[in-house]
Amino acid sequence: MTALPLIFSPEVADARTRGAPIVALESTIITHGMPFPQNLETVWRVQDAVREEGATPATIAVIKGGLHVGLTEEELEALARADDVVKLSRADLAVCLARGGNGSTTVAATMIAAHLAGIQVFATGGIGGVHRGAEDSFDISADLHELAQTPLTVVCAGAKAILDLPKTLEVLETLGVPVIAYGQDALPAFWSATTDLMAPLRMDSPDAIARAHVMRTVLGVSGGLLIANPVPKVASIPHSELEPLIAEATAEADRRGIKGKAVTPYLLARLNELTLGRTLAANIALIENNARLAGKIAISLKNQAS
Ligand code: PSU
Ligand code: MN
Repeated sequence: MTALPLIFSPEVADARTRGAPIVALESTIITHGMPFPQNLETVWRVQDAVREEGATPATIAVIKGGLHVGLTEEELEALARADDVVKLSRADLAVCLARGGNGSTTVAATMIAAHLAGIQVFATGGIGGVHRGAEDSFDISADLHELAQTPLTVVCAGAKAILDLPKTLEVLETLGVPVIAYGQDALPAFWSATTDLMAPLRMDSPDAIARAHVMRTVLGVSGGLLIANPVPKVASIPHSELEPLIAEATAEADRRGIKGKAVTPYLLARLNELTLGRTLAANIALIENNARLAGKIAISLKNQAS
């Protein structure tokens, strides 16, 4: 029988032995979401943020056919410098593992790996969702379907602002995924702390979120919780300011025939150019902020279990 190809870093293996809370982190943000060296500096900051909250960070990626949960310093640096790593989602994770390949995990693939490793909380930047023009392209991220079936609490800063946010909310509602704004009524949108859209739900403490996570398990309702944690005010860029630039970048991607999994990385890189680095600065601030909240939720879950 084929064994589960899970490989734990020494730090994560130790946390598992102690029964200490663990927070999963994804790696597509490293390989396809940010340029080098900011990607490496960010992952260090994010992992430290989780540790400062008293939890253990587990960055997930595929290396030579192994599903790594927790990466060593050398593995992280190699990933941050690599330019030939495949962006993996639910569709291609098994193929990459079977071939002995290398890959970074999106929100969807990270959720699958984290769940196999018994992790319940995961921090990312922004989830994928329904793209603008999806009525023609049918481009809807597999992240949404994963949230509907895999029981993790995922802390993000909202769906990425490059998406069609009202349509993304509709699909999440259809799929039965609770979208919970943290500490405010408005839906945050990644680089922007607020939008004109109301979040379907609101919660104000890590304990409340942990209780909802546990209740979902008790009820036997499949899927996870999506926490939309607003980017810190100092780093937030008003949505109205970004809107014309997002429209411009989206039209460009269309003209250049960029499709499938290349769309999101293209738009993120282009927005960073168009804003002279402001979106990247916001992205770094929001993911660190999400890692802190995820750490607190993981601790709270642990306390409720004991
Ligand atoms: N959050 C970020 N930057 C990213 C991503 C999230 O701050 O690059 C990645 C995540 O891995 C997410 C993916 O799952 O973008 C969505 O890609 P797609 O739209 O192709 O499903
Ligand atoms: Mn897509």
